Amino acid sequence: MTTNAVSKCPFTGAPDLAPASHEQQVDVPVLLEDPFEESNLADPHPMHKRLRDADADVVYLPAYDIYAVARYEAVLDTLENWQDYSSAAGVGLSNFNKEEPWRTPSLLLEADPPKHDAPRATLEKILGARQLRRFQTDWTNTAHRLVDGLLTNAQHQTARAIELDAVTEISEVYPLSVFPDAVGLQQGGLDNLLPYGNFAFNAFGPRNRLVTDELDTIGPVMEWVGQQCPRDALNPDSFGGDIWRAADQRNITEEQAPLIVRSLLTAGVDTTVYGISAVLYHLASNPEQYARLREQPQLVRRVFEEALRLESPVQTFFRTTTRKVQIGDTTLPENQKILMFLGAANRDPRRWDNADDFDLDRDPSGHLAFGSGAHQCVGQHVARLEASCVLDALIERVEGIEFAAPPVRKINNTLLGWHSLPLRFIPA
Ligand code: OVM
Repeated sequence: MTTNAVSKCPFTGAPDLAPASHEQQVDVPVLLEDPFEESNLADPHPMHKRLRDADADVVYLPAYDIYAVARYEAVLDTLENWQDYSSAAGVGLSNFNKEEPWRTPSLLLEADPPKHDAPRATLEKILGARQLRRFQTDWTNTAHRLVDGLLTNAQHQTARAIELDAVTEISEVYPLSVFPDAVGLQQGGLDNLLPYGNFAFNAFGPRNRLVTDELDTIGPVMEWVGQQCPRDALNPDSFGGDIWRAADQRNITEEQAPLIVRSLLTAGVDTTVYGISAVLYHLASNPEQYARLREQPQLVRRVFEEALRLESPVQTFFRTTTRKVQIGDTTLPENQKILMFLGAANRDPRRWDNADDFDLDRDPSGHLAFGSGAHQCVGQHVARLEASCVLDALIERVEGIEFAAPPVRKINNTLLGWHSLPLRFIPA
């Protein structure tokens, strides 16, 4: 770090707050931000701007002795360079080279090629767009039943509209009514899924209140998840059954199969809940765009991508350097954690015109809400199918959406989303 970098940027720290754990760097802005502080988790966008507008592509955050990237190009480069930026030491703050992981590491998320390759290839096929076609009719019908049920529920009726909390009545209901069944789970204990995902995503962050408050209750939840992963717990005609058949065919081992099932249970529920909330939030916030969507239902898929770009339900992941790496003028040491701000990249004005606007005229493809490169979300087609089924049903039966009361943020160390979305639906 030069005094130059410090004096140029009003947010950089004093030189004595520079990295303590290793050799001093040249020209790295030091930012005294705590990305996991609750006000930043609730409203990360002002901090994201400060991170992007620091004087370099990479910054140093002494709060956690980590580096961070927030500009689109820098986040993309980091995501796509698995050789220099490893996932095997964990994609949270905790460095598995130094600290014991809270659970057996994921074979997908927390592994690099070549170990990553067979599990990835197996799941990519099982969750591929063409394998999912078999769910289209059933998931469409389920979405219509959900929306029809809400519109005819007397408890929700006001004069000419329906009032409901879209988080607890749509976003959390729909994924749980289609995904566990597709994975092959039995009915009992499904209420463990959201707490498990919520904990797993909190566990990527520091051991703050969000993590420690759950330690008392997470044991039985973890135990239940473990019990769902063996072959005999799963309906054979399901993603889980497909995973076990891949073990029969020796594409993966029998030791790997249950952990790959666990990945579906960890990554497949909360993410889609938050994704559906994101699109409902942005549609309620932009009534003219909702009206346009009703006229042009072919925009449903774009609407979801644009909402993912703006909200980025998975806000952050870490990587760990495998060697000394150079980013611009900055040399990162080996075995250093680097935090990637996906949500900041997705609103980077260097990449997006009117980056903060929800705009159905833009092409949101290239957003990093699903990541990029070797680890890009393997469940993205599932997420898109769920969201499009919900939106298709909604636009058919609901003429207008507005807020009935202010939405309330949910705080998580990794996920950005909503605790409640009080909406008013005007029936069509
Ligand atoms: C996993 C996994 C994958 C993606 C996200 C995630 C908790 C977990 O393989 O367990 O978040």
